[in-house]
Amino acid sequence: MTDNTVGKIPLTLLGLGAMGTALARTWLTAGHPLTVWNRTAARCEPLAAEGAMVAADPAEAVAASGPVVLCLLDDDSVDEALAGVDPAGKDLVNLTTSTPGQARARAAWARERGARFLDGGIMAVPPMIGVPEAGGYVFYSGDRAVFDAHRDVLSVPAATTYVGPDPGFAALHDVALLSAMNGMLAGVAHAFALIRDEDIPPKDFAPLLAGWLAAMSASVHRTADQIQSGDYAKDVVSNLAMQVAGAPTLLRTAEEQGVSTELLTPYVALLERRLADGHGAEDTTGVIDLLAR
Ligand code: FVH
Repeated sequence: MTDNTVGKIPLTLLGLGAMGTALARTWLTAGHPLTVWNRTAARCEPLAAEGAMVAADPAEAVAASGPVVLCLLDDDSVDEALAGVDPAGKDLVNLTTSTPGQARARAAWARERGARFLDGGIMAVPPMIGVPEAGGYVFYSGDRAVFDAHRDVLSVPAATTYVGPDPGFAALHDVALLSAMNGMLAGVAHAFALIRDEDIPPKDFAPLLAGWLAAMSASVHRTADQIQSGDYAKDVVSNLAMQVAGAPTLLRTAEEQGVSTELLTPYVALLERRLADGHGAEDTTGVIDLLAR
């Protein structure tokens, strides 16, 4: 049998939750010597059996090798794990979901202590890790030299997309996409609520809904073009006046079906405000202006 660890850089991982464990397995499988630490030590045991070295505490884990990847619950848990740890000379890669502000503060924290910092936002769920065809990837931002130095090892669990030197940008991209997903899931919940009590099998309805959402998602490119040009009427397909005229049908259908309109009404209210401001011939892009605080 050949030794697949030859030439593979060693790394450290703090955090063996569902995501950390999935990441760890891909690095071990690819032959990277891996040091792990987890607050609840029992979670290290299966990985130790698969070849990971287990550190007694975060300081020992950080000292063991580099780069040091963190995949913990949230920013507070990163604070707790790194309290009292000296990261000088290390490359820290934080895959813990953070806000852009938290990522920038973490970068400053690392810089003040002589460490280099890269932030990451994981656009995948654990079963997608190590499965390239699943389409998962990780946004990275921060120190470009750290990204370039460790790109190969970071590419083992999932594809990588570097989005700029601002350490807050990976988190911003991550949260922007998750926010859009929440809007989509809200729409999906409303759609299923409308049909649920009828003789329409949800399994028959699902492909229709998925196909429609996929077709409509192409509109994000027109929205981007309108934002960048400042012309919200450019290439408009279904203008704001038409959308507002159609809204009562959506709301009345919900009432007829015994479904709450609470997911729809905040968005309809923004459309109506924009129409009242005289933008009926434009696309719905102007809602973005109303959201700016
Ligand atoms: N799982 C997912 O679907 C999502 C997909 C997108 C990215 N997220 C983010 O990944 C981070 C880790 O998520 P996770 O799924 O691994 O989360 P858990 O399974 O809940 O594991 C949490 C780990 O964090 C440790 N931990 C919690 N609090 C502390 C603390 N105060 N000090 C040190 N470690 C802490 C926890 O340790 P333990 O409970 O086993 O002792 C786990 O290792 C996350 O940012 C997601 O948003 C995942």
